[in-house]
Amino acid sequence: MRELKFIHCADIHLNAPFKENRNENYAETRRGDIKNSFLKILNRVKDTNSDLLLISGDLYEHHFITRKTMDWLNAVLSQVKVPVIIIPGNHDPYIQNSWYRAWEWPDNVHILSPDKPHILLEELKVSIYGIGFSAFREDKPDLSVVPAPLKGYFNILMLHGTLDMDFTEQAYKPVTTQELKALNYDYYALGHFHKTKIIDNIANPGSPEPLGFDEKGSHGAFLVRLSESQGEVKVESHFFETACREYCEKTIDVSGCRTLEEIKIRILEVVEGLNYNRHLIRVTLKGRTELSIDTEYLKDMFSDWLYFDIRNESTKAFDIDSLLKNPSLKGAFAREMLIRLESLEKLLKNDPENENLKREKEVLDLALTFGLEALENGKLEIWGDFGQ
Ligand SMILES: [Mn+2]
Repeated sequence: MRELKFIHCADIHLNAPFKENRNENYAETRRGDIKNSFLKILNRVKDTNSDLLLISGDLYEHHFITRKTMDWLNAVLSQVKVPVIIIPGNHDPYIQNSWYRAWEWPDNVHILSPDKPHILLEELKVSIYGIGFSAFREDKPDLSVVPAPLKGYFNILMLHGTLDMDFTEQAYKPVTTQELKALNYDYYALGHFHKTKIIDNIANPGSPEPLGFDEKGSHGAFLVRLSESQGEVKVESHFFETACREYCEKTIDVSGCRTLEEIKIRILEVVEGLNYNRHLIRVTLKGRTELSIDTEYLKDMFSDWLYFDIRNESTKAFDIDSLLKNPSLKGAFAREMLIRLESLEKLLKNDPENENLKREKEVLDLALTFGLEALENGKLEIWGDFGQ
């Protein structure tokens, strides 16, 4: 029985800018996290006695990578005593001034490029074909160039691209499960999509370190074991986690809160059990409140957290009783809107499933809120629009 054990990772994004955050210290810490999660992968290669390491694109950020990081990469990759096979992704494409062309990589590192897309590792009896990026954007790959699987070898296809997704919007080397399976390879080592996806022998590990609030859930890489007996190849994949941090988003209804202290208590409730150093937090405040919320002041209370953002999306609460007695334009507007709302509510009571009425009520509720806010802020031109 022949066997091959390897680690498959992708989308490391070394030197990612993390530019959504103004804080350069934070960005530097996060770039350090990316290195640390990559080191966890390299250590796993050693600990599991793996034969190979596959990196399916986006190893680094072409626009942000520095000589310093390349020197580091060179050092850590040369310490992995096994072959490291890399394909360029859409963030590190094989363009004219690419580090994949100009840099002297360690002897154990092999870049599969359009000039040299194939490698045969005779000792391991493995044949690897790579389809990477030669530009920052590329459409459908030509799978007809992929050679037929080699008899007596494990056949692996590395590809950086989207699997089974809406191709019109996401034209980054889109492929389908059927197209890949028709190639009859033993394992398809994909990259590009930052979440873990696995369909039989087609695997996309995702980013080892999450790179933003749209990358929740677990992040890591695959340890894969291929075994062949009597012409049949069995694939066993084991996902392992590598992420240093986790992104967490929470929404808090601040309706009824009378002091910032009360809001702080609600925030504390939702982050209970989370770690100030591991979890990167974004709290969104919703609902209606009389308070004018100073988010900077609230954020200061959580300054010991590595990342704690508070977004205020709450709207102003209004006191209906005093509004109705208000002799100004505001009162007149509120009275008019409330009469309309009341009659709508009556209609809805008799016909609670009526979608048109429900929508109309939603619109009126919003009109009341926006109208009152506009009047409060002195933006009377909106009133003019309403009157026409
Ligand atoms: Mn990527």
